[in-house]
Amino acid sequence: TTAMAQDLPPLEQKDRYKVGFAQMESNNPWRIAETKSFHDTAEACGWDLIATDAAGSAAKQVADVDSMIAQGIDVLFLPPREEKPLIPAVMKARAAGIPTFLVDRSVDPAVAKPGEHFVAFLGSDFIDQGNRAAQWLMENFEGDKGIIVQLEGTTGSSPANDRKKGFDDAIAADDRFEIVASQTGDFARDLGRQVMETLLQAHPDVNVVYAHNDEMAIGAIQALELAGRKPGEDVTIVSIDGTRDALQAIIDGKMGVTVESSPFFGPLACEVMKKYAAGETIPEWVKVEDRIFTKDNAADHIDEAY
Ligand code: GYE
Repeated sequence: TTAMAQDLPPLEQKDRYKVGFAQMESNNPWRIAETKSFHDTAEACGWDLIATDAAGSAAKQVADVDSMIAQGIDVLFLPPREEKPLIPAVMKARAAGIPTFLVDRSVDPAVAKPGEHFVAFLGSDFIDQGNRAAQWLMENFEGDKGIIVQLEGTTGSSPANDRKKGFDDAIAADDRFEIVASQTGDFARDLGRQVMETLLQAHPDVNVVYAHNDEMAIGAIQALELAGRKPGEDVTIVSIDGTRDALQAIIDGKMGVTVESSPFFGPLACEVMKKYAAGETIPEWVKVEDRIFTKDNAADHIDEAY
């Protein structure tokens, strides 16, 4: 459904905007790179930027948006930590007449709708990312039987839901593979390591790890090495993001693939906001195209990584 532009709160064309960016957490390189991208864009885009950090709490993220609304922001950029708990923040910004763009994660589309409650979602196709990770695995796995452990992202977040779906659906078609465990590591390195340690006890025969992001993949590599395993040799690691550490792990032969999920949203946010202010119709989903990093190209991209 395409809502008419006039259904959404308008945005004036002016030289400077009071812009809110309500970050969810800052405990990993991806989030830090994203926040930096907004700060780096601010000057050139005429933003007086208010950036907050919810420190991993959806409740604080909602409160941060409340306070931005009270401070009179013109426009809100929101990466909702989880799909449902952030809906109140979207609805309150809508009620306050503030155009909202969801960046990098989305909310439950059955309740909060692009073109109606918020302008658009700017971000990747997570189902496709999971699908491509599975595709790479199916094409490159050399053993007879792939025993897979899946490390899921933050429970209830759109990338965790969709990266799981994209991977599981693709891998189900290939009976060489079995997913023996799928557990959350909250997109965090340390939890990824801990969960991998526990799962290794229960499933010592694991020879594939699919992590929903690079931080958990790096944590899993640490756990595997501690247990005397050889990631890249006796365990295939597939992941998503494209962080510096992941590209280095690929170069070192420890990781097989990482499907890109870029954190550099500042310039795109500026472009889409300006178009919206100019009265252009914004697609409900401004899709980010992702590359894929393997041993064939990791070295070419590590200098621009974060
Ligand atoms: O992959 C992960 C981060 O929402 C796309 O969140 C983003 C994901 C990203 O914590 O590393």
